Amino acid sequence: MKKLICLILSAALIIALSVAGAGAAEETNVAFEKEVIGEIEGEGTLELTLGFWALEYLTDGMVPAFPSDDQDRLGWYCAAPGRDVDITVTIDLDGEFDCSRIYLFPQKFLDGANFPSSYTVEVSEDLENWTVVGQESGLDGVRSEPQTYGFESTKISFVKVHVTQLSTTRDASNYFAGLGEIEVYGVEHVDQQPGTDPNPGTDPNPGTDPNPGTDPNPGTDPNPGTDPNPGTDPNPGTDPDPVVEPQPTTGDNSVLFAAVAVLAIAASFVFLRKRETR
Ligand SMILES: [Ca+2]
Repeated sequence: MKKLICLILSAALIIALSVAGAGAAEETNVAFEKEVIGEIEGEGTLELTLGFWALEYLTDGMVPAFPSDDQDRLGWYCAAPGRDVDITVTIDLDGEFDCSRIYLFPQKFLDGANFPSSYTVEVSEDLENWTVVGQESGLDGVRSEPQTYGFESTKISFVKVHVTQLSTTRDASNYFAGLGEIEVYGVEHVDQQPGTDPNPGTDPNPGTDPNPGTDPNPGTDPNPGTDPNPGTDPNPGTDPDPVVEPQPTTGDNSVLFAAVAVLAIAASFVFLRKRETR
């Protein structure tokens, strides 16, 4: 018997865990193949091309090696005569998503030595109000792994990387910075179901009837009647054993009596069934 109970409890636990797991949507890279908008304030080149780079390569799902057959999609690359810049790349997620992680991948070109030195990573629902979810200042050197930024799941539609300082990589005219890919992980946002009102409230002024009314003519019996022959007991006698006047029953006693009667009937029914089964 104990084995059977354990088996049933184990099966219930497995089913419960399976249902819970099935309900959780898996996070995916919701930035994949989404539009990237770039802006630059001041001197510089927002989007170097030269057959290797473009803004759209930030969300193409590739971080190709250099050299390789895919080296014509290395990522995004920008340049300016000074390291301090005001450059943004913004991904339009084309929808509302609950997101919690962002990855900035270095390019394989120059082994990632062109990773921007100072920047913020920001998220927004409306392109106006931004929340900073990641920030770096003064990064230098080769980067081979993506920079990861985790944050509390937030409903967003846009992700922005605001570069304020380029890398130390330079030529005779410019400093440079670039990224191989930006990934944003989340699930599509679903509005809460209307469900039940968590605060149904109470009526602050339930009101009273200002004129409850009275019956202006309650009526009287015009002919209450009299017994024409009330009769008399020819032999009133005496009661040798006067019965105690029973107390009037109350409503509670009626319920108790009814309950006892029902129990008695039920017990009789069970008893009869047992006898039949024998
Ligand atoms: Ca890419």
